[in-house]
Amino acid sequence: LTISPFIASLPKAELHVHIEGTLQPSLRWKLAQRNNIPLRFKSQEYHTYEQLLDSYKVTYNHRPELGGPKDVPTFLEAYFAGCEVLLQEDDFYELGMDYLARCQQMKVCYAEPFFDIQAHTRRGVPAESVLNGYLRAQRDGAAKYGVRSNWIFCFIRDEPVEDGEAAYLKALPWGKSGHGLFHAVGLASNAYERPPSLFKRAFERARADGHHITMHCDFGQKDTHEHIRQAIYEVQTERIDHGLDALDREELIQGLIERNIGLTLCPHAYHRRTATEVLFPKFRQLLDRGVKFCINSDDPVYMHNVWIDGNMEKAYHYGGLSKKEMVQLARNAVDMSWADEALKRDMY
Ligand code: ES4
Ligand code: ZN
Repeated sequence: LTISPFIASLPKAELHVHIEGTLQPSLRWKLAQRNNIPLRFKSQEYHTYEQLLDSYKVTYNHRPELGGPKDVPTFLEAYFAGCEVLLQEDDFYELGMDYLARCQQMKVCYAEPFFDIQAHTRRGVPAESVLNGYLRAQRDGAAKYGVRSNWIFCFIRDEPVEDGEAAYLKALPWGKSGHGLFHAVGLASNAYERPPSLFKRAFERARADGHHITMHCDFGQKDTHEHIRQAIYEVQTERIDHGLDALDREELIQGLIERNIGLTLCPHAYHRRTATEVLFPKFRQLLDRGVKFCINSDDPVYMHNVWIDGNMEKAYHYGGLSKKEMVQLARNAVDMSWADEALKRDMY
C-alpha cells in the first residue's frame, strides 16, 4: 500500500510509539559495531548486514501462552533483543534523534513516545544514560527538526511491580516537575496474567506527582475485556493504548464515552494477525458509536516498517474512511494529547 499525497501532507501527532521499536537495522548495526556487541537473537547470530535485514521480514504473531508453538520467538523477544546494542547515553540520543528526524519527514509535528527504562537497567545500563540521552533528543529534536515531544515512562508489566516502582522513583527527576522529559506513565510488555489493577498503587503515585496515565490493553489478549474494565473503572486511566476489544461490550463502550477515554490504535499491528474484513469495520463502528480514537504506529521497525503514515493509509483505504474523517482522526490525536494548551491550539 503506497502512501497517498493526502495522508503524507496531513499534519499529524503520534501518541503510541515505542521508541525502542523505532530502532532501525542500520542504526542497530552501527551501534553493534561501536559497542562491540554481537548481533544475536536466540540461537541465531547475524554476521552480515543482509542477514540482519532478513530477520525483520517475519511476522511475530505466535502466542505460546495461547497454545501456539513454544520454540518460535515472540514479537517482544525480538524487540528486547534489538535493545541490546543500546548502552551509552549517545546511543539513546541517536535513537531519539533518528525517530524525531523521521517525524519531520512524515509531517508528525508532535509525538509522545513510550520508553522502557527497565529494558535497559536490567542489562546493567544506568538509568541516567537512558534518561539523559532521550532528554537531549527531546531538546535537540525540537530545535533542529521542529518536532515537539512529551515522553511516557512505561512500567514493564511482566516484571515485579516493586521493580517498576523503583524504576519510576529513579526516573522521577526527569518527570513533569523536573527536567520535563516525561509527563505521563504507561504500562507495556507482555500482558499475560498481568492485569492493570496490579499496578493501581504505582499509577496512583504517578498521578499524585502530576503525571498523566495510560495503559496497554492489547487487541485479542487473554482477559482483554477484564483488563479494559480495570483500566477504566479501577485504575481510572485517561487513555487506553489499543483497547479495540471494548467494542464487544456495551459497558466498556459506555465507560469510554462517559469518561472521555480515547483509544490509541495501531491498525497494522492488528492487521498482521487479523483478516481485513474482520478488522477494518471496527474503525467504522467506533466512529458510529462516538468512541474517540487516533491512529498510530506502535513498533514500526518490528512491524514491516509501517510507520504512522502507513497506518493512516490503511485506515483510509481498508476502513473506507473519508478525507474528512481522516482529518478528524488527526485532530483527535491533538485533543487526546497531553501537549500544553498553547501547543494544542497551534496544532489544531
Ligand atoms: C509492545 Cl506490541 C507491544 N505490546 C506491548 N508492549 C510493547 N512494548 C513494545 N511493543
Ligand atoms: Zn504499544
